Amino acid sequence: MDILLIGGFLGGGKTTVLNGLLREMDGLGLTAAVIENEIGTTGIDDKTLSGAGVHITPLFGGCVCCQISGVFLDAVKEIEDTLHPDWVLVELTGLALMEDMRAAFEDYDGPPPAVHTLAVADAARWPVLVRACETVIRSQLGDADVVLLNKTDIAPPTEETLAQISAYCPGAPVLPIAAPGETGLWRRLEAVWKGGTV
Ligand SMILES: Nc1nc2c(ncn2[C@@H]2O[C@H](COP(=O)(O)OP(=O)(O)OP(=O)(O)O)[C@@H](O)[C@H]2O)c(=O)[nH]1
Ligand SMILES: [Mg+2]
Repeated sequence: MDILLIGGFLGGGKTTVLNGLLREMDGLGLTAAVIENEIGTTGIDDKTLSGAGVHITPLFGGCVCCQISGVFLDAVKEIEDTLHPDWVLVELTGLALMEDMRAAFEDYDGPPPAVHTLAVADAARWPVLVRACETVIRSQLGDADVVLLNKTDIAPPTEETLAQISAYCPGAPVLPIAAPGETGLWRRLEAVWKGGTV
C-alpha cells in the first residue's frame, strides 16, 4: 500500500484532481481509499467509479501534519489492515506541511508505506498568492515530488510563472493541467515516480 499526499492552496483544485485520479485508477484496476482532512465545496465523486465506490475517511479537528498526526496514522493503519487498498489518497488542508507529513510516518505502527507527494498550484491566482502568502506557498511546493499547475484553461501558464514555481521545488516536474477534463494524469505521475519522462 502506497500513500499519495495531495496538498496545495485552498480552492486550487485538489478535490477535482483527486476525482480524476480515482476515475483513472478505477479504470486501471487499482484500488484506493481516501482520507479527507478538510471538506471543501467539491465532494468526492465516487458515483463514477465501479463497484462499491471508494472508502472515504473524514478527519476533522485539526491538521493531520501536526495537531492530529496520531489520529491520521491510526486511520491509515486501519485502512491498511481492513481494506488493503493499493493506494491511500490524502487531501490535505492548505496549511499542511509536506515535510512534517513525511516525518509523521516515522511513528507508523509497522513498516511505513511509501509516501508520494503532489502539490496543486492555482495558475489563475498564482501572481497574487505568491506575493500575499509566500511562506505557505514555499511549504506547499517545497517538498512535492510533482507540482500540478492547475486551471491553465482559464490562465495559460507564463514562462515567468513556471520559472517561479520551479524555483520553489527544484527537481520536481511542474505539469500544467486543467483538472476537470484532464486525462492520463495517473500514468504521468507513475512515470515521475519511476524516474521516467512525463
Ligand atoms: N476553470 C477551472 N476550474 C477548476 C479547475 N480545477 C478546479 N476548478 C474549480 O475550482 C473550484 C475549486 O476546486 P476544488 O477541487 O474544490 O479545490 P480544492 O483545492 O479541493 O478546494 P478546498 O478543498 O476547498 O481547498 C471548483 O469550483 C472547481 O470546479 C480547472 O482546472 N479549471
Ligand atoms: Mg477539496
